[in-house]
Amino acid sequence: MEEQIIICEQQENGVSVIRLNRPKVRNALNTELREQMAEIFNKLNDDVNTKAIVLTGGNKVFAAGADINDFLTAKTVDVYLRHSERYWDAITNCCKPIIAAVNGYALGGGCELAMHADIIVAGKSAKFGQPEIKIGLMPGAGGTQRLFRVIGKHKAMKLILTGDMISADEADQMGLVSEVVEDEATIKRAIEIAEQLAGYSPIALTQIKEVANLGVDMPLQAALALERKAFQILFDTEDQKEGAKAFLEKRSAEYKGR
Ligand code: CO8
Repeated sequence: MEEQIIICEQQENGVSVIRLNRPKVRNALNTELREQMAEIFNKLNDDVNTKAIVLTGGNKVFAAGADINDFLTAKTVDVYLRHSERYWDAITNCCKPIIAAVNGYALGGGCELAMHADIIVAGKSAKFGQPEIKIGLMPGAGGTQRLFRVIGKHKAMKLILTGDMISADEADQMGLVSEVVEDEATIKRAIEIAEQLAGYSPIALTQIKEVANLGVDMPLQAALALERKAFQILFDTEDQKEGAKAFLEKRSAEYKGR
């Protein structure tokens, strides 16, 4: 039987785990894999039972970037016609929290993929980098922009211009990852965080995600207004009333997502 290149496991606890599965080529992101990944994200986005998503490449490697085989003979028009922005948009537009569990290499498009997540848990031996310059290219899915915003100009430029890799601890110091754990604990820890989020109000999580991601590129006053409006909107949800009531009654809240 042919092996699946991406596997999605929907758990009972509201957590869905997406695992890239092309280990022989270090989970290189070819078009087929990205197409399937986008389909899965679209499906999970619509699935009311999925409250949080874990994205991983398994225990050994996250993703070694775009599949370089796709670059050998491609011309401008071929790359344009791939419209790969639609694959990334499926992840960017996913309203559920995404936790990346990164073991091993997260390079090029793999590092860019990790940066699409809201929270990144890295194993101690993980390595991050944007090595495109080493193959006569440049980052093309957020490496020059997201990385810049996350770790600042001089750290980002050093990574992008040299193509050098950094360790999980260095990535942690720069703020590129949320936490570093032992390699064998990475996926478990990401699922644990996802389970915690799955217990919260899905509508509040979605509002936080939307405001934080949109607001960061807006002028501060506009972003603060957006935050205020989202905050006010939540007062019309049953979940908000349940959260306040449960706190005062000293019990766990039961959220409905409405
Ligand atoms: N594409 C295609 N094949 C790859 C890739 C890749 N990105 N990475 C590894 N492989 C293949 C190797 O060719 C090799 O194949 P084979 O067994 O047939 O020889 C196999 O995977 C194992 O690789 P290595 O023997 O090199 O394994 P190591 O563990 O020694 O090294 C590394 C792993 C460090 C990851 C190394 O393979 C490497 O440097 N890979 C290339 C990393 C890279 O340059 N990434 C950037 C690619 S360009 C990019 O991402 C642009 C993004 C643009 C937009 C996003 C689109 C998704």
